[in-house]
Amino acid sequence: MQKHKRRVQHETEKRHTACKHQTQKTTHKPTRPMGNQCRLWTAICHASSKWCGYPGLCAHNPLTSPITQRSRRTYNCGVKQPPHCDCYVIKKMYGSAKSGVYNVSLADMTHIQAYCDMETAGGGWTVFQRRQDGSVDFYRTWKEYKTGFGDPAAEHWLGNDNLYQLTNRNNICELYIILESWNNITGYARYSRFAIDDESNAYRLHVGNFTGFNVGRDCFRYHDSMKFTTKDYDNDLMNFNCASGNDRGAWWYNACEICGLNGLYNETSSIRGIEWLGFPGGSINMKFTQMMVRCE
Ligand SMILES: [Ca+2]
Ligand SMILES: [Ca+2]
Repeated sequence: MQKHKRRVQHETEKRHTACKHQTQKTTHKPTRPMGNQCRLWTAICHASSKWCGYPGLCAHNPLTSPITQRSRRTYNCGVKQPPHCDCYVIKKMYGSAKSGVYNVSLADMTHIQAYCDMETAGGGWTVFQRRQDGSVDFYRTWKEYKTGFGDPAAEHWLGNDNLYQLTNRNNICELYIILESWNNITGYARYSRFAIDDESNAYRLHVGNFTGFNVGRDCFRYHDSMKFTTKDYDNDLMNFNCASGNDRGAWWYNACEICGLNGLYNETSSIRGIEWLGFPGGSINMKFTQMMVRCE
């Protein structure tokens, strides 16, 4: 038994040493992955070298899921053509990866921290909006919606620039929206395509075919092709600003909204709340919402 233990320890040391040697070389080529432990090690080692490995680009071993202080760094190491690494790629590479916050790469080679839902409908979803307790104010400006706010592990908006980057690669993105009412009725809406334009086009929305379960109706369709409006930038079709007029939020308002998930939290007395017209558990005041994207 003791002998066996010692042998295991020895093997582990050998593996680590092998990694160390490989990463000490100033090579631009990836070291061969040698099991998860070694991958984590190389990811850290490569931060100081010229090459950000794959999955080193993810900056940590996805199997350890939550980002630790140790790995909370930007890994931008002058890679010529970095592989893109989002929640879907992580899920494909590590089938047992858990839901949590990961470093996710964008089309412009920058990285952000985003929450990956690894359970819903096969997993691999990048969450870009969540409401759950009213702890974060969503009645904000254009600039705040542009860059994002809140905490990816809790209530947040990931940011319109980031959402543009996520949905404008050469692949098709799906949208998945989870809804829950205060009387604990849950449902989802799913769209076969989802993308938004860049800021010069006011983040115009594009959604494809709807499928859903227990949400009443496809009300997000009403907002297809609309530009984004905030309280300080009116791009909607009403003769006043929808974000600060009938409603209180920021959204792809039409004239104005029949579903809007960035309204006031737990607003019971008006249509200024978090709204999904026709939702079986009530239309104007959701308890929980989560919007997420998956690009394959
Ligand atoms: Ca208007
Ligand atoms: Ca409303």
